Amino acid sequence: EGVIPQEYTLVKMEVVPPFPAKFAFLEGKKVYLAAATLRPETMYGQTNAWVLPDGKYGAFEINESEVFILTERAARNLAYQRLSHIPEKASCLVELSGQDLIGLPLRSPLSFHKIIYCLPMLSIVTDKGTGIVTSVPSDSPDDFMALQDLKAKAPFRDKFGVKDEWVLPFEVIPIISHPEFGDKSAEKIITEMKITSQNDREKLEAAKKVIYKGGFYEGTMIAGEHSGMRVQEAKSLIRSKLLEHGQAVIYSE
Ligand code: A2H
Repeated sequence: EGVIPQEYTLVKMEVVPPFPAKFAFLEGKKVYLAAATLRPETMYGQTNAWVLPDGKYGAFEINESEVFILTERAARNLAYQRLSHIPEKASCLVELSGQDLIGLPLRSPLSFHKIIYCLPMLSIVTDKGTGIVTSVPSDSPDDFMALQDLKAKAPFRDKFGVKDEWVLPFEVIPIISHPEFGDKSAEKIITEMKITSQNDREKLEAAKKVIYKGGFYEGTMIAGEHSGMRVQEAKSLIRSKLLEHGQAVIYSE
């Protein structure tokens, strides 16, 4: 962790009832996977959520009616940001593993898909953000490659009990157009750099840097209500709207 705090937007991805046995007792409450993102303007392009299969998570009481699923570390930080039913203390209702979360159907703000699913990603670290990531394969090389791995490798799906219908119908959705990278920038870079797996960490880190260097914010929105607007301007408008509608909260660490 650096000295300068990182401010994330936590997007509230609602778990669609009925809940699985492990947290069926939460029926009647709103339960969300809380995904940490630096790119709220990309939420139109969501295709799924990511969790670390052997990661440790919990369902934490945020207030009387809302529960967030995230890491305990993130829940503790949130508690100090006034987002816990018990002031300054994380209130865990049940411990869950990443594997418990795989396959959950989710309703996520701004997503063009009514329902998206929670899937395994192996490069998630549990000491950053919430340990939950929302997937935007059009604009994130990590997301593109992890989704590609699941689509291309049936044994990989089987290993984590991932059903075909949680993955195969979900295509890349173009949402931002870049002068250099086109409207599926992540895929373009992955192809150019010949990246073949989500475990190709060095190349993927380089791919992310290329995207940033290439003037990321020269992109223009081509989806959603700010279509036609520069990403730089749209970003804060979209973020404010998510916050205003109770579909996201601010989180810093
Ligand atoms: B970003 P930084 Cl479209 N482990 O959101 C691994 N990755 C994580 C994470 C964790 N625990 N928590 C958050 N992230 C991802 C969107 C996005 C993101 C796009 C393009 C690039 C991008 C959709 N996924 O991030 O180390 C989240 O993915 C590129 C770095 O704090 C979050 O934003 O800079 C970003 O990494 C935060 O990473």
